[in-house]
Amino acid sequence: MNNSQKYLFDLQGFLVIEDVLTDAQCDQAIDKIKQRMKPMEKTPNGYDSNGTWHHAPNLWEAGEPFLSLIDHPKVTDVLSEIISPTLRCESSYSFVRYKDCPVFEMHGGSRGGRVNFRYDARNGQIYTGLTVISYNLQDVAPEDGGFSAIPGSHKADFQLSEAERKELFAFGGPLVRTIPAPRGAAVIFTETLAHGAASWQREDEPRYGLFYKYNDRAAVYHEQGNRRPSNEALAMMTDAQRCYFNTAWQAFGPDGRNTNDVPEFGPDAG
Ligand SMILES: O=C(O)CCC(=O)C(=O)O
Repeated sequence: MNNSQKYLFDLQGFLVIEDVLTDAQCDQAIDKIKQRMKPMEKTPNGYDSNGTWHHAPNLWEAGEPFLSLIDHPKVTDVLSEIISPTLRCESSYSFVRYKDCPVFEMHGGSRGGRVNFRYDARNGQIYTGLTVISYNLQDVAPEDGGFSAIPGSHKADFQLSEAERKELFAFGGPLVRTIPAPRGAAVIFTETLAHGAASWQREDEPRYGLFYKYNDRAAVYHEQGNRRPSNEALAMMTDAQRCYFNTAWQAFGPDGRNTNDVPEFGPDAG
């Protein structure tokens, strides 16, 4: 992570890294998402989706390019600096949203959440917890809608009431910005950032959103039961990738395994 990336992440709460995925990987990801996606009746906010939202969970089950993204060096270079040198991958999923889909309401926007929802920067070091990678499989322009955020809100120390959130976090209001990025880019953002998604406005194609969530290997935010890779998916991974799914601990491991960087799961598990 270079100095200007640290500056931008600390200033905004997100960072856009271009040229992470190739065109061929974007096409492959879209094809596999299309095969796996299922319509959602309700959006995460409980709005009727009317056929405009689809979901494809646990994408590592579909092999490449989803496996390579678990430890893509352009992304882990940033995550290992802002979260921890040892990382957990908590989920990998797609939301596919068509024109005029309901918004994904803004969430986050305060750093008072301890281990998962923390943000601080001291003496040249960023400290955060749960962090999301939103991969752009298509070019996204500001007028298209999609990923939106309030830059800088990851540092907010004050909690807002529901009524205040409604006013200050309104899509189309002065604070909320859509974040454009080219095909192949990774938008890395801390979950403490106020973020959500504006209604998708393109007629020609839906938005194929692809999301990976990371944490310190010693911490877990999401219940892992139905998010854990199957044995078949673990068997397709490298040892380094399998370590992203180790049990959460940091120290006092068994003999010969004092740190949590040996794979626990899969055929070659130590
Ligand atoms: O759709 C987006 O860009 C935001 C997704 C998001 O915030 C989430 O999945 O938690």
